[in-house]
This record gives sequence, C-alpha cells and structure tokens, in this order.
Amino acid sequence: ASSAACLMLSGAGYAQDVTVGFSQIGSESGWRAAETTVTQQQAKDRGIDLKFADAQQKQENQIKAVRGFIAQGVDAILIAPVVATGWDDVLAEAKDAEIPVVLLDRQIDAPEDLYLTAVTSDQVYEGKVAGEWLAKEVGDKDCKVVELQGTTGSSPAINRKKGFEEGIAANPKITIARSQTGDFTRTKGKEVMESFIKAEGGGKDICAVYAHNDDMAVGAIQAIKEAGLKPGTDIKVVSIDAVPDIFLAMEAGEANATVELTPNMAGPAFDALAKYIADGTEPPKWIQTESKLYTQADDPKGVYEAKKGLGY
Ligand code: GZL
Repeated sequence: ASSAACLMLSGAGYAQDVTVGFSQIGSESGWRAAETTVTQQQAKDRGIDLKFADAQQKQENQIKAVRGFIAQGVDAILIAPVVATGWDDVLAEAKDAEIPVVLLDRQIDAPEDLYLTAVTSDQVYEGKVAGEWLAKEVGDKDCKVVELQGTTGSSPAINRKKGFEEGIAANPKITIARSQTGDFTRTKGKEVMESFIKAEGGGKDICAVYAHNDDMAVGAIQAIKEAGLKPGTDIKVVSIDAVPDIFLAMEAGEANATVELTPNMAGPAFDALAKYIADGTEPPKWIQTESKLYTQADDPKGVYEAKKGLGY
C-alpha cells in the first residue's frame, strides 16, 4: 500500500509514480465507455499509472479485481459498483490494507467508513426531472407510461425509478403501466420495448417511454419504429445520460428529453485522493455532479457536435 511520502500533491495532481486500480463495470452503454475514456485521460494528465479491470457487468469479477489491486499494493482503488449490495467484505480488506477506495457513478449500501467518498449525480433528482418534464408535456391528459429500468439492484435503477414517480405524482392521470429492466443496454432496451408494445395491443395507447439511460431509449426508438409508430410523437421518449446519439434522435424528432450525466467522475475522485493522501484531508462522503435537462429546443445538432469528441 502507499505511504503518504510516495504520493505528493503537486500542481495539477501527483508528483511521483502513483498506481490506482480501477474496477469498471463493463461497456454496457455509450456513457460507460465515455467514463472509461475520460478516466484514462484524467489519469494520464496526472501522471497516474491506472490499472484497468473490466468486469463484464458481473459483481464477482469486480470483487476479484479489487482483491488483485490489494495484492498488488496499489495506492488507491476506484470502483463503479454494478449493484448496491455485497461490498462490505472486500472493502474491509482494502481498509485493512490502508488503501483508500473511491466509488464512481453509483452508490452502495455499506458503512461509510469503508470508502473515502462517492462521486455520483443525484439519481433521484435525475428521475424527478424526467418525470416533471413528462408531467409538463402531457398536462392533465391521460398518459400510459412504460419504463425501462437500469440494472436490477443498482443505485441508479432504484433511485431513478423513485425520482420519476415523485416527478409524476402530481398528475394522477400519468400511470406507469409496465416496468422492467433493460440492463442499461440498447439490445435489451429494444427487446423489452418490443414486449411492452406487444403486451399493449400494438402500442397505440402507450403515451411515453421512460428509460433509465439513453442507450435503452435508443433501443426502444428502434422497436417503436418497427411497430409502425412514430417515436417522439406517438410515443414520447425521455431518458438520462445525454450521450451524443440521443441528440441525433432529438434532431430527427424521435426523442424528446434527456437529463445530462457527466462522464467525468474521475477528475473529482483523483482530486479528492490527492488531497487525502498528501495531508489526510477527508473529502465529503458524497461529491455530487451536476444534472441538466436537454430537450429538442436546446439545439440538439449543436450539442451532438460538441459532445461527440468527448470520449463516447
Ligand atoms: C449512472 C450510471 C449508469 C448510466 C448508464 O450513474 O451508473 O450506468 O446512466 C450506465 O448509461 O450503464
């Protein structure tokens, strides 16, 4: 494990050879791929030697990777935890080895002393913004919603569902008729949307689809079109992440709204780690990143152009 001496804070970050292990969930979505690219760039900019492990969305692979990082004696560990539970033992091992752990983009249900900080958005708020957008959009008309949930047991899936329900609560005529996980992927998002359309007699009375991420929304858009319906008009499409492709869909009138999630969780994580290890400064247990609503009124083509180079 690191001694404070070998991790000096200098200017933009670290002065000497610093090794950080990163247990990444996988590459299930465009947003996830961007987070990986940005994290690797942030490490490079700081002279950090980043050991990367892709878990193919399996928690046991993440736990194995973290144990490997502990055995290597890395100076710090980043984890994007695929699900919210089951981390206590391996995090206690990291704590015993005096290796600080920072969580990226998802929270966990574990004692707070088992990690240094969590860098995430407010996922309940993201869902609420999506729900409030739909409520404003449909006013007091009836609206039957189908929901594509994120990975079962992940903090974003739990929180974004909760937030959306809060966002539509004031409009009792907006009802969630079907809700199922699409595991944050385009393929599953399309498959599940196809099953919703079939189960709803062809989908004509589905008013909106709420997807916990843009990738599932893009899959749903495909399914809606193949069913002979118009995404964005027959069925409103609202999701979260603000990846470039959702702006292409908006430009084509096929998606309506998304809530932005920055892929740069690693910047704040590395900054907090640098301070903590240089002089023991404890960061807050939660470093919150911004959430911003985008709709078709926000120059989707321009936003697409601006975002497409940022690691997606
Ligand atoms: C949310 C993050 C989610 C993204 C998805 O913080 O964990 O995981 O919204 C990704 O695109 O799969």
